[in-house]
Amino acid sequence: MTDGDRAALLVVDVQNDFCAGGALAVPQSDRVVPVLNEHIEEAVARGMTVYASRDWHPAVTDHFTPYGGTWPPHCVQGTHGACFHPGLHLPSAAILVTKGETPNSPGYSVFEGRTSDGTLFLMDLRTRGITHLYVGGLATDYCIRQSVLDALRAGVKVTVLEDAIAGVDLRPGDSARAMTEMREQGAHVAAGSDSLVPEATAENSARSASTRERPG
Ligand code: VGL
Repeated sequence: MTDGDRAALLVVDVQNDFCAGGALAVPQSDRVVPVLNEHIEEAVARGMTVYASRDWHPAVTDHFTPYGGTWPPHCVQGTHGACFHPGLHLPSAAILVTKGETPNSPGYSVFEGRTSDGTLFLMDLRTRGITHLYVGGLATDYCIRQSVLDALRAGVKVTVLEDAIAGVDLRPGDSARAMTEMREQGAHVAAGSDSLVPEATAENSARSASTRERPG
């Protein structure tokens, strides 16, 4: 983080229905869970806010195929499919962001979502002074893509955690195209254990090297 750049981790929709055995299982989704746990641990160690979003649909919504939508019913409010993956280790202080709650909201973007006290996600970021989001979860070509593009439009800096996302790829190449689009719109992409440490840029490495060289 650079000075004045308060960062948070956003874990998008790691819910049973998007994971193996779920109603809308995203290929490779289980692979992201342990990686996200590492990022969560790192974020907590750094004192960062952790947000966890969830799709939270009514049983009847025009988002679902039986009612004219694109998707099989998934993440229906109060069901097992809507619960977070049991292997995801969210801290108790994680802030829940709920989206897609009404019959005509697809809820792709976390920016449509609200915290448990009804605050819009963007307002919550503003209140906490958060200007940079590290984003992982599901799915690259839908909720990640839409949330990242909305964040960038709102002037929030974004780092996509490439090792902690997976895509639906309804049409082959959708996830790759989403990555290109997010990059073109200004998102940074990072992978690996140093992902939450933008100090690894040349300028900051030089700064920390000079700090190390200073006689103690
Ligand atoms: C999602 C497809 C349908 C997602 C949600 O979380 O990316 N994808 N609904």
